[in-house]
Formats: sequence, C-alpha cells, structure tokens
Amino acid sequence: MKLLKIGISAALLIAFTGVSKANYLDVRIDLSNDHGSASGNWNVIDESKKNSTVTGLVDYIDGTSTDLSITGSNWDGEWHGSWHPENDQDVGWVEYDAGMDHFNVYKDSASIEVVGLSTSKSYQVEIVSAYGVENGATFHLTVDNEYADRSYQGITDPAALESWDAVAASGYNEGDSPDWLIWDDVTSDTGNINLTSSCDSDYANIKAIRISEVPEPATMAMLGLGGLFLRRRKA
Ligand SMILES: [Ca+2]
Ligand SMILES: [Ca+2]
Repeated sequence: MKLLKIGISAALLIAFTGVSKANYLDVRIDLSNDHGSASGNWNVIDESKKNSTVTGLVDYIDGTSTDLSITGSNWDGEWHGSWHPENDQDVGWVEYDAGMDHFNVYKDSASIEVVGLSTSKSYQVEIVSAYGVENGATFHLTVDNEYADRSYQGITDPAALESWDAVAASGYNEGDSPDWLIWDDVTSDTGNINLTSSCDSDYANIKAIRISEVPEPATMAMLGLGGLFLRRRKA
C-alpha cells in the first residue's frame, strides 16, 4: 500500500511538473501604435502593415516566437481615442495603449486572417472594438463567420452579440466599463481563422486581439487531481 502511494505520488509529481512547464499559447495583438505601443510581449502592428502579412508573432507569456502570422485586408487607416476606463487603467488583459487605438474602415468590412494555429487544439479568441463611435452604430464581429459566445462583462444575449453596440455595452467615451467579445471554443481544420469587423453606419474597427489556447480536458482533469491530492496530503 505504501509503495502504491509512493507510486501514485511520483506519477502525479511527474504529471504536475509536466503540466506546470507547459506554456499555453497566449498571443496579444495591438492594432495600432497610433496611441503608443502596449508594453511587454504584445505584437504591435503599425499602420504601414495594416494590409500586410506579419509573421512570427510572439507569445505574451514568455516572448518566444510562435508559428502564428496575421494578414490584414481592406483596412483604411488607424485612429485613436475613446478608451477611457476610470483613471485610464488597464482592463483585464487590455492595456491602455492597446485599448486606445485601432485600424478602421468606413461603412465597410475588413478582416484579419490568422494562420498557423494547431488543427488539434481549441482556442479562445477575444476581439476589442471601439465604443467611441456614433451612438447606436452596431458592429458585426465574427470569427470564421460565427458570432461571439459572450462578452467580457457577461452579455450572452445572441441578438446583442450579433449586432454589437459597444457604446451601449461600455458607455460613450467616458464609460468606465469597457466591454468586448469572446469566442470560447475556436477550432480550425486548416489552422487558419478569419476575424472580420463590419459596420454599416460608422467606422468598423478592431483595437486589440487575444488568441489563447484552451487547456485540454485531460490536462485540466490532471490539474484537478493534482490539486485534490495536494489538499488531501496537507489535511
Ligand atoms: Ca496601440
Ligand atoms: Ca489598439
């Protein structure tokens, strides 16, 4: 019995160590640097590359180069302003300098193609769009033609997610609770996904993008088991 316990402990320790070393992909993209560049390992795309391919995006956590690249299409230009959370602080993962500026296109649709994702993994995709636009202007933001699952602040009404009124969700200009859209389970047979922003009545835009790997269920279960084991041992 004691040997078995030691065996299980060792197995869990190995599993635990293996898990803790894993770096789940976390890529953050700031469009553009019109109001400065987000710090740390953000990928800042300046206006000269708004409709180009940018390769070797780096991982936010450790700064290593990833297999991901992006290609923008149909963007007109860049702009800044209208990201005024209270005291200009960061909100969640969105740094102030990432939240302030964006690429835009007037009464049209523009996109970002992401290439290089694993075909066997699931990703969470988050897209931040401007809310300092004409009141009532709604965006249609999609990932591979799918609307978001929810917003950061907890909106789940499909109608609201399909016609995203960021002004209503976040408050106009001085709003202190910026909100954005989240797709929780994005997979791709090709390793490519397409992010689009369109707006009929004002500027379509994207301010910032985050693509993060969703840990596999087996790994999550292992983490849960490890946690359970550690708790029991402490007791
Ligand atoms: Ca920026
Ligand atoms: Ca930005």
